[in-house]
Amino acid sequence: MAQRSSDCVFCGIVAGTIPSTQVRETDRTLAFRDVSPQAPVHVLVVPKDHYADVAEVVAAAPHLLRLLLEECVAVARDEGIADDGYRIALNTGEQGGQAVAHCHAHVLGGRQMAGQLG
Ligand code: DGP
Repeated sequence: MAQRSSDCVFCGIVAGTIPSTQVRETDRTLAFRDVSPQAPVHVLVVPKDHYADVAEVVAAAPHLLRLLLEECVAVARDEGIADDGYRIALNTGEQGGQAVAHCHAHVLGGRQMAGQLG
């Protein structure tokens, strides 16, 4: 199992040493509001264990990907955007726009998202 990384900001949020606005928590995942929201609803869902990106999760703990996506769907429901629609994004690697090397899913909604994939 991946260990928390002391120099990872999302590991710090999971550990509670870095403040965040949390919206959901399970034993394996944490959901919190993005510090720089790109939409009226912008929540990040992360595995509590440290995996650098979604590829690492798929390779090491594929069942965790299902839990992560289930939490994304639950966030959308709780935030009231499920009916109107929303975007789940898993930026991966430098050209994928991933700035934080701890696997995270963006849940974005509350405005029209179509045509804005980059
Ligand atoms: P990405 O580019 O896919 O790696 O997205 C990283 C996101 O993480 C970005 O939208 C901003 C957010 N973020 C970075 N640092 C923090 C932080 O300390 N707290 C919170 N809540 N979000 C952060």
